[in-house]
Amino acid sequence: METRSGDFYPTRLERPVENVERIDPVIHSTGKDRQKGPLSEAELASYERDGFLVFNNFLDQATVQKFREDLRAYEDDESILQSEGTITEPGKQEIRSIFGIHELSERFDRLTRDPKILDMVHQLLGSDVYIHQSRINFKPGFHGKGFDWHSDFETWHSEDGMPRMRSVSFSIALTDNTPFNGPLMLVPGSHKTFIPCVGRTPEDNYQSSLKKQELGVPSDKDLNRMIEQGGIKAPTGPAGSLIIFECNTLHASNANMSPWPRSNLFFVYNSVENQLEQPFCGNKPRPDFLGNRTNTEALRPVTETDMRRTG
Ligand code: 6CS
Ligand code: FE
Repeated sequence: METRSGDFYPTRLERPVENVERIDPVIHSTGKDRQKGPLSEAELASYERDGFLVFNNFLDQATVQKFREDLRAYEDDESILQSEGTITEPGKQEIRSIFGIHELSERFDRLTRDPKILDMVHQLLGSDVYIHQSRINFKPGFHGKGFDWHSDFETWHSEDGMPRMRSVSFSIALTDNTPFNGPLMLVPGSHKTFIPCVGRTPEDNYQSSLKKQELGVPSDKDLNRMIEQGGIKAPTGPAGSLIIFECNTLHASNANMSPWPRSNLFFVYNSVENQLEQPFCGNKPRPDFLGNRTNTEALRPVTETDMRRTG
C-alpha cells in the first residue's frame, strides 16, 4: 500500500493500521557478491533470520582505549558540549549522545572506513555505501536514561526520507556491556515486519525525541506480538564488542542503574542507491548530523598508509 508515491512504509498516521510485511531483502548482495566478504554463509543466514549479529572482541583493548581517551577530551571540550549534535540527558547536564562523531575525529572517521567493516557492509547492502548518521551514546552510570522500543528505519523513513530498508547500524562497545548497565535489547526477527506508528510528527521533533522518544514507539499490543514471536536478546560483552543490526530491527535499552557507563559507538551505513528523499512525514528535512544529505559519495576503505599516518 503506497500513500505518497514511493512510500511503501506509511507511518505517523492518524489511526492504527495493519502491520506491513517487509518488501526489501534483508541481505541485498546476491550470487558471488554475497560470498565476497568476511561474513560466512552461516553468519549471513543468522543475520537474515534475526536481524542482527554479535561479535565479542571485535576491537582490541588498546584500540578501544584510544577511543575512550578521545571521548574524555570531548567531555571537556566546550565547543562540542555546546554543539547542536550534543544531546544531554533529560533535565540533566550529563551527555546522552554526541552525533556526527565520525566528522569530529580522524580516528572515528578511519574506523568507519576500516576494510574489515566496509567489506561486511558491502556484503549486507550489496552496493557502495556512505554514513547516514554516527553517534556515541554515553549512558553514564546512575544517570544514563534508556531508549524506548523502536525501529530506527521508522524514524529515518518518516523524518529523514529514507525510502527503503537498505541500511545497517554497527554498534561498538567502548565500555563493557553488562546485564546491569543498560545493554542494547533486540527482538529477533522483528526486522521482517514494519509497524506503522500513530501520531503526527511536529516540526523539529528531534529536539525532544533524541532525549526521550514519544513518536515511532510501537503500541504495547504490537510490541507484545513481536516479542511473543521472537523474544528479547540483550547481548553483553567486553569493550570492543560489535553488534550489527538491521535498520528495521526493534531495539531498546534500559536506564543504567549501575555505577559503570555503557558507552557505545554507532555508525549507520546507507546504500548509495537509497539516498534520502523528502521526509515521508511531510516535514522539512532534519539537520545533516541526523540524516546526512551532503556527504553521500561512496566510502573508500582506509589504506595501510592512512592507518600508519595517524596511529
Ligand atoms: O532519531 C534518530 O535518528 C535516532 N533515534 C533513535 C532512538 N535511534 C536512532 C537514532 O539515533
Ligand atoms: Fe535506535
